[in-house]
Amino acid sequence: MIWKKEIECMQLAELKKLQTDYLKKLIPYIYNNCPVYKKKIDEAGIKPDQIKSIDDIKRLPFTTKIDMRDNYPYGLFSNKGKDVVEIHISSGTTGNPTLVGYTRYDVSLWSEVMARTICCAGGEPGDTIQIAYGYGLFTGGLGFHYGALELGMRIIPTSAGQTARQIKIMQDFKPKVIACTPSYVLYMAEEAKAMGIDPAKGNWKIGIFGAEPWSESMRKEIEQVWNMSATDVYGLSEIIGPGVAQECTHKEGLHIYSDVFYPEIIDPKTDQEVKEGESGELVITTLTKQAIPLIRYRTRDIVSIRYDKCKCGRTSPRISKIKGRTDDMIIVRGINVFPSQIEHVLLGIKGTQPHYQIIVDRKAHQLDEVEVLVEVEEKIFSDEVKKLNELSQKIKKEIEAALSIGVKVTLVEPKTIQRSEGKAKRIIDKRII
Ligand code: DLL
Repeated sequence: MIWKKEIECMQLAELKKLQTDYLKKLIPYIYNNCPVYKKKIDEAGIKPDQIKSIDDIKRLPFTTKIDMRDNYPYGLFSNKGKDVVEIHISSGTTGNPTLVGYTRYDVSLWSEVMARTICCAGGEPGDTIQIAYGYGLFTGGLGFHYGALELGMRIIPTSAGQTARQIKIMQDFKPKVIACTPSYVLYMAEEAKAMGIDPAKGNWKIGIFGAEPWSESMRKEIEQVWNMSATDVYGLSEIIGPGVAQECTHKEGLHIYSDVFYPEIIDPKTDQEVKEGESGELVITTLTKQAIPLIRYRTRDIVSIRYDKCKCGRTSPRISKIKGRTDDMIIVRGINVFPSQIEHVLLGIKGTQPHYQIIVDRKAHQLDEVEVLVEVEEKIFSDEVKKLNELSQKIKKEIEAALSIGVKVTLVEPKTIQRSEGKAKRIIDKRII
């Protein structure tokens, strides 16, 4: 089933016309209602009436996380009046948090893109969904809630946490769909096993996992252990929350709702658009939002994009799984390292668990050191020391081959690495640079 088929299967020429109409209304709206943006647009030497087609978007200035933080709380809002009915805040690592707001129209837009999202993953009206993303200031829980309501599902709003209860609810109410972070659903598998329950006999058939990076190997692991179809959902608070892009059941890229979130993929160094299929930073313009519409927002997420029609019939462009970030990528001795590379190696080695942490440190006047903590299965710890050493050497060799840097590998017992009910913390960077 396709929710809003007339939009999702639209010819690209028609889509472009729609995007153009929206952009031509958006720019004067922002210019006249948001002094911070008026200044940015003036400084770029553009007059709103010069924006005549969606292709003119390239002439407009970028918006960055720094703009959001510097203008905290309401500086980037185009409507900060009584029409704003909901706010969310995403915490950052430094400085002010990021504040976003929604008018009633924005909430209905969010409900619609989330209904399209859940439907894209295979959920249908009448199905039951267990929402185990956090409810609250984080956009995950409420975003899924609005979408499921719009689609006409039965909602079990468990929020994140209380894992034993999550599993009991799965058994008692047999929800077809589970929505949570990918690391949390793996954690729930461990808990289920500890409770004497075989996750492969669980009731969830469709998983909608996102909010943090995860690899193809992790998908395989989740699908095997839970015997379900695991799909990827992408979004960010600044744009709307979850509901920016979602995989369909073919899992060949995430359909981006480009009728409302216009995507560009740029080279983060030159700011120029890259060719179709090449990796670059995803930049998004919210074409129809009211409270805090953003122009050319630099997501810092690295993806590629394709414009061919999908087997499912949708014509919306598809972005790849997130390949990393332009920032939380760590640079060790000059080499770019993405946690997903390490995860990929670990999932290919028998006896290891997909729970790991990367610690980067630098002693005075010395080179950066990387230690990878890896959880291994219980029974490996009862093996001889020789076997443990062999496994640790094997992991070390493979990670070093994948990253081209030397690493120290420490094997740890199951459940020693701190679990998260939300986003997993993969990197601890102790360097003072
Ligand atoms: O994580 C919104 C969300 C909630 C998405 C639930 C999906 C499901 P933020 O907390 O603002 O919003 O974090 C946004 O998380 O820029 C990405 O770097 C990362 N991210 C989100 N989804 C994915 C994904 C929510 N599927 C930031 N794969 C984004 C990889 C993701 N990274």
